[in-house]
Amino acid sequence: MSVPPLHVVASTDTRSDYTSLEHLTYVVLGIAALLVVGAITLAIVRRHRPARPASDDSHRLQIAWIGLVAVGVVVLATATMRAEGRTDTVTGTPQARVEVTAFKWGWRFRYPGSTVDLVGSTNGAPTLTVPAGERVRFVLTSRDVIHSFFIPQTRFKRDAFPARTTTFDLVFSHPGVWPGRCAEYCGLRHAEMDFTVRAVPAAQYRAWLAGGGRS
Ligand SMILES: [Cu+2]
Repeated sequence: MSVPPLHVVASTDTRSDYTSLEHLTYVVLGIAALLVVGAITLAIVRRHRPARPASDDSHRLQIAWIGLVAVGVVVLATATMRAEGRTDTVTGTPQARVEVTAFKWGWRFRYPGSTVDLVGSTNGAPTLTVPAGERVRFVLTSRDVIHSFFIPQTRFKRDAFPARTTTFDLVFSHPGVWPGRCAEYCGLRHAEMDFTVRAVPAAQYRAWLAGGGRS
C-alpha cells in the first residue's frame, strides 16, 4: 500500500516548526565551524612565530569566544522552546476528541460522548479513525509502563505515562491512511505494538461515530 505524504496544518504543523529549527541549527553550527576552522588555520599558519606572553588582547579574545558560544546557546534554546510551545499549544474547541490508552502491547481508543471504544493489540492492530481537516484533541495515558504514541508521517511523538495524561491537538489536513507505532521500548512485543491512523472526511467520521465505530 502506498502511503501519501501527510501534511498537518495550522498550529499543529509540527513538521514545518521543526524543519525551520533544523535549518537554524545548521546556520549556528556553520558559523561555529567556520570560526573554529578559521582559528585552527590561523594557528597553523602562524606556528613558526615566537610565542607571546598573554596580553589584554588574548583575554578579550577569550571573552569574545565565550560570548559567541553563549549567544549560540541562547539562540538555539529560545528557538527550540518557541517551536515546542507552538506544537504543545492546545487552544480552542476541538471538533473531535479521542482518549488514547497504551498498554502492553496495544492501544485503546475511546471517543468520549459516544459508545465507540476500540481495543487492539499485537493480535490485530487497532485503527484510530479521525476526521480530516478538523482539530482532534487527544488525551493520552498508559495502563502499565511508559509507551510512546508515534505517527512517523507527522513526525509527531508523545510519551504515554501511567497515572498521568498528556493532551495535544492534531489536524490531519486530508483523508488518508498512515501507520502508527509505539516508539518507547516497553517489553518483549514492543516492536509489534502498531496501530493504523485513518483520516476520513468529516461527514463520514460523524456517520462512523454515530454507527458505533463500524466502518
Ligand atoms: Cu509500547
